[in-house]
Amino acid sequence: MLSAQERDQILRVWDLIAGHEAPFGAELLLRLFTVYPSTKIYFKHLGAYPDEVQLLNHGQRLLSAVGVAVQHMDNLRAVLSPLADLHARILRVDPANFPLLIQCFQVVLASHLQGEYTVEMQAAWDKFLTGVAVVLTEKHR
Ligand code: HNI
Repeated sequence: MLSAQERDQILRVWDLIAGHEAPFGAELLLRLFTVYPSTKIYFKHLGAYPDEVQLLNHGQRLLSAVGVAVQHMDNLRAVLSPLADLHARILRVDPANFPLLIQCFQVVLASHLQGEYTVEMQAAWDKFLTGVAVVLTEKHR
């Protein structure tokens, strides 16, 4: 459950990202694949070294989904249900990968927003993204 202050921090950060989904998402994926190469096994179709266009494409889709989650943060389970089926039942992404993505997400935010990104924002985003990850992984068997 997010407090009113946490919601506010999440929305304030999203206001700074909105409109830049593709480059933020691409950087997130590049960091994920570089720091945790094992995550690339789910993206074999992109080849050993995904190019900029592929990163921007998938980055845009990923961050846009995060944007939808931000707009429906009280209703994550309903709004993310199709993505939960995709990740847990079709792609069968091991839930252990989600904290790795969240960590890279935090690095992207901190490196771009710098002084604007406060500890309260970081804590709120950690809680929010963990909530998204719980929903995307809870159907995993
Ligand atoms: Ni994820 C596809 C969102 C975490 C591997 N993923 C998507 C799509 C969205 C998305 C949106 C595109 C769906 C579609 O085309 O209908 N993924 C998210 C979000 C998170 C997340 C919001 C976490 C916050 N995905 C992960 C993780 C992995 C992952 C941790 C594995 C390491 N996702 C995939 C793969 C695909 C995918 C693989 C399919 C890619 C493709 O090219 O079709």
